[in-house]
Amino acid sequence: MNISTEVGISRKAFYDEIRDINLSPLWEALHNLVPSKPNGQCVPELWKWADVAPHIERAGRLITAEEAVRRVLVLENPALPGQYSVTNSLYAGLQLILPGETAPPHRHVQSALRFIVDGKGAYTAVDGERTTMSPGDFIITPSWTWHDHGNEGIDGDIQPVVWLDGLDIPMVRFFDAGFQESSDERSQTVTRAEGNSFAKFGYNMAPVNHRVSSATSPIFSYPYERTREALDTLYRQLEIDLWHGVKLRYVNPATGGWPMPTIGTFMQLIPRGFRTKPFRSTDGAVFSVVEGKGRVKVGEKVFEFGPKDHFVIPSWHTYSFEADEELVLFSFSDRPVQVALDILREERLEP
Ligand code: GTQ
Repeated sequence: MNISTEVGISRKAFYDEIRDINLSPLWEALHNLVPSKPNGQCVPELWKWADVAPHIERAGRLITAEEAVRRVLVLENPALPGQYSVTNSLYAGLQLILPGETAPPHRHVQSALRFIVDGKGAYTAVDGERTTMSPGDFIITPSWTWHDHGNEGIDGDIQPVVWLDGLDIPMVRFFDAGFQESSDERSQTVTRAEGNSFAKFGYNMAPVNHRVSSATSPIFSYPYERTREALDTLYRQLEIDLWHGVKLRYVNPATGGWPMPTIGTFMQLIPRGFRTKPFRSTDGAVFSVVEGKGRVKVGEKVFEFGPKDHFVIPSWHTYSFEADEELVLFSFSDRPVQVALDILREERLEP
């Protein structure tokens, strides 16, 4: 290599020349590539149920679940238009299934969670077992498992059902590791009775010869009733964190780890009149409001919210809650991945 001072060429001309052979000067971009703190483009956003629900109903008139395969309105971060992403790593959408409809079986590498928002009595089936949905339930579709959805109602009561889908679609896209298969069947054959996996793993017990063979929890529905009871008991025992209220993470009972390998899920209770101290972390999160009314301050923005509203807090944005009524909030983030990569940071701030 001949390193002598090059004269008579501007840096700009140099950059233009080397671009032709797919080279780029790091020094023009170093501060962005290796930032002093997270500098993503994602912005906080709020989706009010009152604004969204009429359009979900319209989607229900426009296309059937069967034709759409999955009839979903995607919650897109306003700073990531056309990317079908709510943060850089996460996808969120609201899926509608009307009485009598089916959404046909398929399987994909992406892991999915369902958090039931409105209505009850729809089901999702995973690997031959169905679970019936009620508001506040957290349901898992593990990577590469056959799944389909339907709505036959419950006890003769049949109503439209809407749930929040949370998937790791952007992560799988980032790794370029996506595979998918569709089935010709209308719905998969039921091979196990409803409640089978919950009986095996939902009571702090497990089949005597169980060996962990999957990165995903063997429980596929975490019913709201139990989650709510745990939060309520802890609240009455005054185990209240000043930054989070009473906040629990869902666990895989077979490992103690996260229920899903790529997505962490949480439920928290914030007592009426409580104001949480400001907090920030590198795992941006999507929130679904289950109960109560209040507001979240995120940076300079304030979102007033109530039941069935959704909002996103991006990475490293400082936020705090105020509860006008007792709040119950579900959330999900990419925390398991950041923990595995040893890059998660969080900070409990003082007001
Ligand atoms: O229910 O399988 O929101 O495959 C996006 C992709 C839901 C699903 C979504 C999917 C599904």
